[in-house]
Amino acid sequence: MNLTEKFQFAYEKIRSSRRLLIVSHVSPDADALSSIGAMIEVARPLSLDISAYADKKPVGAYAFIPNEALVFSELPENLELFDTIIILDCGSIARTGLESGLRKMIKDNNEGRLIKRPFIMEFDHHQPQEAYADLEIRLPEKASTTEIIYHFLKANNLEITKELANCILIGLMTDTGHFMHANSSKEAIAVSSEMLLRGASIPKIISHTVNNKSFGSLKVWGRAMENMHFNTETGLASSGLSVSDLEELVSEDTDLGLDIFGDIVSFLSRLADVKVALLMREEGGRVKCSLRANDDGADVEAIARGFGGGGHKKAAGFSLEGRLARTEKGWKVVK
Ligand SMILES: [Mn+2]
Repeated sequence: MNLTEKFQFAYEKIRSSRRLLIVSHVSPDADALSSIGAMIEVARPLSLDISAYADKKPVGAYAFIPNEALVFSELPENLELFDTIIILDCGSIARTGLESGLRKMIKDNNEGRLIKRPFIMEFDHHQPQEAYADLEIRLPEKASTTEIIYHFLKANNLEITKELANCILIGLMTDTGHFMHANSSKEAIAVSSEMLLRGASIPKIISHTVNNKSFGSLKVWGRAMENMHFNTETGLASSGLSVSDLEELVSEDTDLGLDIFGDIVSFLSRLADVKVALLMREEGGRVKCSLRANDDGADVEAIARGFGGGGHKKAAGFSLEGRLARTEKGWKVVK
């Protein structure tokens, strides 16, 4: 099957379903939720019974995304009763929040204990990890999962309504760092431009995703800048935030926004001469590390994978057990 045929097969499977489950990753971001929002738009005219699930959905922050209110964080029961499960933007089966349920269902079916199970399809733009879906559409060269959904709509001659246009543009804008990351390909910009013609609005999206930083969060930005080290030989900019930094600066009513640590490390990666930026922060006995690359030769996904993490070539993360210690050259994780 070529890609167009795969997209047509996917739509055929959706159309012939009665019960549909749409899933995206734990702690969904804007691309994850707008991908779900778009697939709900696609399925709605088909009068199916639609459920949408993403574990640990942030409360309120993404309410501007079409159909966001229809996404629940309660674990769906009886997975085997769905006809089709669509998994979006997940990177790996572990990120679905349904790993044990899905694995058990597939195993029971393979070993004859379960006669029928849902057809599982996956649309994703992360690097391959493990093939588990019955139909996997994995396109790591796409800037967002919504860009993949755009091609799904085209392959099936589906009308791109204003709602769908907004979903697609939200995913594209947020996953490209508002067109500032290296994944802002000419295809991503061309699709974005078509979405504007179809009624999507850049200023409206910006007002919810960029122009929404709180005053309190700037204190954390300030500390991250203060703690920064820059290695002029390697081009690595790194910074660390300890638990005591965060306790000092963040109170219960500080609004840190959705992805302050991602925003900080992206900012560091865009400074002159920086090739790779690394932000480390202590949380719950571990050090969470976020990486961003600003150099064509750098592959931070490979670095993150070496530490048991994952992500994309230009944006990735991992976590280590221990705490941060300051050294003369920068930072170290110690047990
Ligand atoms: Mn994505």
